[in-house]
Amino acid sequence: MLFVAWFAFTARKFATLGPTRRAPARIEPITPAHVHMPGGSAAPIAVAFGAGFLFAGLVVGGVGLVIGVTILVITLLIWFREAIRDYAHLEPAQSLQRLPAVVHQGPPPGVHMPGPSIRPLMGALGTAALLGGLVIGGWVLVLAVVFLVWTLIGWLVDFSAEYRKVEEADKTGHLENIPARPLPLRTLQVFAVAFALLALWQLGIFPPAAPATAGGPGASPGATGAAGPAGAPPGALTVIAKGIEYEQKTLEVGAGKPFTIFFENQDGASVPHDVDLHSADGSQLLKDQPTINGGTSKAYQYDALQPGTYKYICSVHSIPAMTGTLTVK
Ligand SMILES: [Cu+2]
Repeated sequence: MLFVAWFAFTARKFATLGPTRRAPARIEPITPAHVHMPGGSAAPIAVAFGAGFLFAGLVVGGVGLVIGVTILVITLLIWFREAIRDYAHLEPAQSLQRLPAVVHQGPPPGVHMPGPSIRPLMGALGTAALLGGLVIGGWVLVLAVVFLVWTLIGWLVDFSAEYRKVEEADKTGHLENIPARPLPLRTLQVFAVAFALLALWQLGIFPPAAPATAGGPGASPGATGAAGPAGAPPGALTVIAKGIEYEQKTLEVGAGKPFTIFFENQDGASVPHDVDLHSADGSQLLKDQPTINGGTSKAYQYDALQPGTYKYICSVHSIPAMTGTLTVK
């Protein structure tokens, strides 16, 4: 809804920007000789929409995700085609003979050329981090959102500064660039290290976990041959989560009687999981279980079910790797 509201606001601003022109018609600016100036392009906006659909698809899942990816791929192809056309236009045969090209120090007089900006790169990094954060969850997601919000606010601040320069130029007839901003290299390094450490910590890779109790030196001699891990109540099904994934993705249980799933979370202490029971299409939550932290286990109780198929999903990571099918016979 925020996305739609922001887009509507922006579209309105565009529509009502500046004085309404009745006549004479807008003067088409003339590009100075030897200056290449690509025309306005809808491709960046189309790609932003594509990315929006991709995120919506990640939330909705299933067909929604396919649609999101398709829209993003199509919009990227459109952008690519436009860029190739622009390139082909820039590269007529005779220009090849004039190489090496003359490199100008700064734009020719009368040409406004905004300075380079790190924001687009940071936006791409932030989006990648956000996608990673959506998969890993927890603090990684929080950090990614903070990074992306920081980037976008900085970008907006730059835009407003540039816009004010344009307004000034309307009066002075001379368009100045905003002062060059120093690269926030130190902050980027801090974010990168924090992101990597948090991700490793949340995935349970770092610091290395203490030797697992099951199968370790202290395990009872009979444990190797037993169906379930130590501590599982008799008759219980077993589900183990490791590396943000259920090791058991199919379970079978008899109809009409309550059952127990002994759940062992073998991820790092900071990675919670659970085993919630859903209807087959995932639309209905039938049993909500409390999450348990990594390194612990719990016997989850479920009520008797009608014959059919059901889904069990981790409420923290509702991804295919943490989704299983329960068949009730
Ligand atoms: Cu999980």
